[in-house]
Amino acid sequence: MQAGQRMRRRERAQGFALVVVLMMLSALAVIALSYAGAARTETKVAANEIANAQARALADAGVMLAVAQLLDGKDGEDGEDGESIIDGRPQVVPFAGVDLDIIVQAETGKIDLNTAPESLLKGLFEAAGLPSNEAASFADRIADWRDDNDLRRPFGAEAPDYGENDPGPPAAGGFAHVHELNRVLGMTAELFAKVAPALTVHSGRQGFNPRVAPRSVLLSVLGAQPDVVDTFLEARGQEAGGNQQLPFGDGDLINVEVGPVYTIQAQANSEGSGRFVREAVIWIPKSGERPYWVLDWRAGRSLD
Ligand SMILES: [Ca+2]
Repeated sequence: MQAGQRMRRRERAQGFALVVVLMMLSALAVIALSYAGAARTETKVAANEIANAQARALADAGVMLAVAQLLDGKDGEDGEDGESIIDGRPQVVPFAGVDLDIIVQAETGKIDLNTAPESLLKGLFEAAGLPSNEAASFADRIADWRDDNDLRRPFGAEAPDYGENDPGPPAAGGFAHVHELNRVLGMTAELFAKVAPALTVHSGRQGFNPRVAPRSVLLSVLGAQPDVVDTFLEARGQEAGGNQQLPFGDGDLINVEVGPVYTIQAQANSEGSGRFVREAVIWIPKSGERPYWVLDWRAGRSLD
């Protein structure tokens, strides 16, 4: 009788111990699993960071490759830009086991915000899809932004027209950067994205060089029709370096200079999901102690 009670008591104690051990085991399993999960996430994050860093380094290398080619061309016998493609055509350059997408655009092919005639600026906004009166308004506001006076053009805007958060046109006049256009009255991000690729502050010319001008610039010229522009571009692509005359507009808008400032975009996709676009503005002076200067260096928009 006593022996039987002792045995049952021992069995209960053993059963209780088993439950405690099982609970501890499952608690340990939960802890182990959560550690494994955290480690997996961290591994994934680290892998992404490595892939992004690789893409960034590759894109930066792409810009430097393009700079090296521009510098090579500078020493060419006729002073031309050698074999560099500088009219904004996309190029695929194999480098370090990946294909880099590189675009080089001579700034003299673009419309200078500080020096372009208002008719050309109006044409740019019309080509971007704005009705004539709104396009004229933006041309006036840009002209008011860059001039040194307080006189408002018919559709323009001077300091009093801007809100409290933005003082309006700079006292010294002129755009320091294309992105400053975002501060001009009425500008939207969507419209800016459309016109910005055609604009520069580094040309300093009234007009542009049609040999290297992007399509959006050519379409901005008064009387330019899309089909005529496309035919012109096709001929230009086949006749590299040829002296192309514009089949529309007047000759006052034409200049023949190419340098010395270029926008370079380089996009790299590394293994994994890494992707980076570097956009740089490079000045290559004709002489001086430094072969080139980096005027701008930023993360760019996707080239796809
Ligand atoms: Ca003014």
